[in-house]
Amino acid sequence: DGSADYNEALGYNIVGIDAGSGTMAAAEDAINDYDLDHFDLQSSSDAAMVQELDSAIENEEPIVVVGWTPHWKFNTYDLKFLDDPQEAFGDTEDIHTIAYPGLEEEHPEAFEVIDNFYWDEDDMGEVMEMLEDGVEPEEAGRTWVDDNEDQVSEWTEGVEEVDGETIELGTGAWESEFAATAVVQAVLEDIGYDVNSTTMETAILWEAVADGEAHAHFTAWLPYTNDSQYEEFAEEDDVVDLGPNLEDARIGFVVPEYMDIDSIEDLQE
Ligand code: PBE
Repeated sequence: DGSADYNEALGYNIVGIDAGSGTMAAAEDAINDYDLDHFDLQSSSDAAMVQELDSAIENEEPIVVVGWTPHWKFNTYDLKFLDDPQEAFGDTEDIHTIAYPGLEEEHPEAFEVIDNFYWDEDDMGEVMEMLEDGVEPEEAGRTWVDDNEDQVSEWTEGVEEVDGETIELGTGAWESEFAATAVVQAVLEDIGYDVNSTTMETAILWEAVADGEAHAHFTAWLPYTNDSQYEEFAEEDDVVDLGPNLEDARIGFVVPEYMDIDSIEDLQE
């Protein structure tokens, strides 16, 4: 049938992202749940995945990628998630802020801001658009904070200035996480903190926040994508879950709109 033709044209490949990310673990589950063993899930990176998507779309070729939203690719290209009737990828979820257990006591002002940080997909989209245009994360975060004083003032209300304490932020290697981290960094700097942000792989990131090597990260997609990290660290109280900083995120298999399939089941043999 038509979908089998697609599978051949796809070269039985699904373009993935970073090995070790929650999204890749979910993609492996999906391949098992839907009996898609005839597909090879390639690990790559956010940037390399978008490159492959870009050239496939240029040639109107079929492609399946491991994707998520918020992500600027949905603004640049006409894309759709494949339906996931078995919920192998879960459903919509929230992005949570995760903190080092000692943060509140050691740096109460930073804790307050980090705990208050909350925005939506449109806000994040404004920062991601700058990143896509090649603006460095620090500058993009600074610009957004300067342009959104009212919203930022809700996160800093009652917070006193500090003098040169250092805050370490951890982040994953994705634009969505760069955007959130850069914005919080700029807000903390305005209060007087020296802020460093470091990109880490998922497992290392959660470990770093548990150990206090990093004070917080904004990268926990819950309850689905990062469920195993949540179980390992948050349920053991090795880190503190400060709740959602953004709602309505989603991961799954993503294809161009022009493809004539709608469900993960259409990839079955
Ligand atoms: N993501 C984007 C990441 C987090 C941000 C959904 C690809 C992941 O944990 O897999």
